[in-house]
Amino acid sequence: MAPGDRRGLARPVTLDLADLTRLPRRSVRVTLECAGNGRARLDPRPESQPWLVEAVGTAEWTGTPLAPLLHSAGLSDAARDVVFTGADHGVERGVEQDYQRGLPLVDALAEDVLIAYEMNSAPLPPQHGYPARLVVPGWYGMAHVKWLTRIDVITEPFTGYQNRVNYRVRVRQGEEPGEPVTRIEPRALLQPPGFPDFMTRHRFVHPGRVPLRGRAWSGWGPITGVEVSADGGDTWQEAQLGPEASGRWAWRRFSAVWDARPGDHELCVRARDATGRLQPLRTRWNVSGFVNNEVQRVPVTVLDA
Ligand SMILES: Nc1nc2c(c(=O)[nH]1)N[C@H]1C(S)=C(S)[C@@H](COP(=O)(O)O)O[C@H]1N2
Ligand SMILES: [Mo]
Repeated sequence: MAPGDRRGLARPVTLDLADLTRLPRRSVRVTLECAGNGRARLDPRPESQPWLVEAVGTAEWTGTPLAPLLHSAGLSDAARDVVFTGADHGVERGVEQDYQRGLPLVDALAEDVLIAYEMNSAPLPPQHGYPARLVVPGWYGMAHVKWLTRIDVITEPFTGYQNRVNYRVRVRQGEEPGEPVTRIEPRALLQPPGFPDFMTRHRFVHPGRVPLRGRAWSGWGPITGVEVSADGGDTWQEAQLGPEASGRWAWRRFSAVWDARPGDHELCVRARDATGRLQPLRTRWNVSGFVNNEVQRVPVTVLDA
């Protein structure tokens, strides 16, 4: 940690993977989405991973809850941020660093935050963080630090690269400091109906009653509704939500039936959550292309009967 940080833990501990597995065990199904998901839809396109809408997935994570571990290590009243360090060391935009993220203490103490060592009932695969990673349900991917080597509790706000420089929404070049990227904004994605053209991926369906299905999620509050549109967002129809069986932090199914008439159509889908957040038809561009949750658009040609 940076010199001058007073320690936020009175009794630091060292744990290996075997020690972690002997601590209380908990499993949580969590949808993890990269903050850059949707970036490639922005114009001009920010220079970074060119995600369309594929940088998201759901898994069941098993590990030990972080909060009791911090308390047993003697969490101090002066604690402010918890800093997680990964084993990966590199250079990002000219700055040599370990991958490190700070998380405000109140968020780190949330009940479902885990140090996870299993994914879908198997040991974490190397690419997903073996031997252990942080899982912060509801937060964008950057918070879920992989290949954990240490956890520090500090008494000032963390000012490392991934919090202060990266993962900021800046609507103008050079704007400081920008808004921090935190929780996942609501999003719904459709399984494109029908079948594709091999080269363009344009979709075709036969006329009639076409089932529309997909998944919706938000890191702010439970999904309260999903709407679908077949005319590019001019008119909307309410979809049916599936059971919430898989828990608060996992995406939820939705379905609707579309009365498809011959011709060209643009399918759209948008989710809203219990905090009143609703997906925008058009997002506001930002320098790094974070948090683009504008509605998905799927052009479809309905064939003649
Ligand atoms: N140590 C470390 N952890 C990390 C990262 C990283 O570069 N290093 N990338 C983060 C980002 S930006 C995302 S989106 C998620 C991706 O998690 P996944 O590989 O399990 O899908 O890991 C996060 N954890
Ligand atoms: Mo990411």
